[in-house]
Amino acid sequence: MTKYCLLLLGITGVAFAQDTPAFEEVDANSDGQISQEEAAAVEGLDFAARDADQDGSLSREEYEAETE
Ligand SMILES: [Ca+2]
Ligand SMILES: [Ca+2]
Repeated sequence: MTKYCLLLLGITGVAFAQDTPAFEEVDANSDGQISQEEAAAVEGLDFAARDADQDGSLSREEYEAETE
């Protein structure tokens, strides 16, 4: 039963994360900003649309914000 619940939680987690990997994963150099190069590793990420203040990098807020 416990195993089954963990499996369900795992599936849910994957479903939520399918579009965007965790900020920490994308921020390869851990400077708290996602550069264009780091963003390029994320498939389908629209950098320009996410960069709300257009400073050329994505803060956690920008990265995690819904764009749709
Ligand atoms: Ca970075
Ligand atoms: Ca920005």
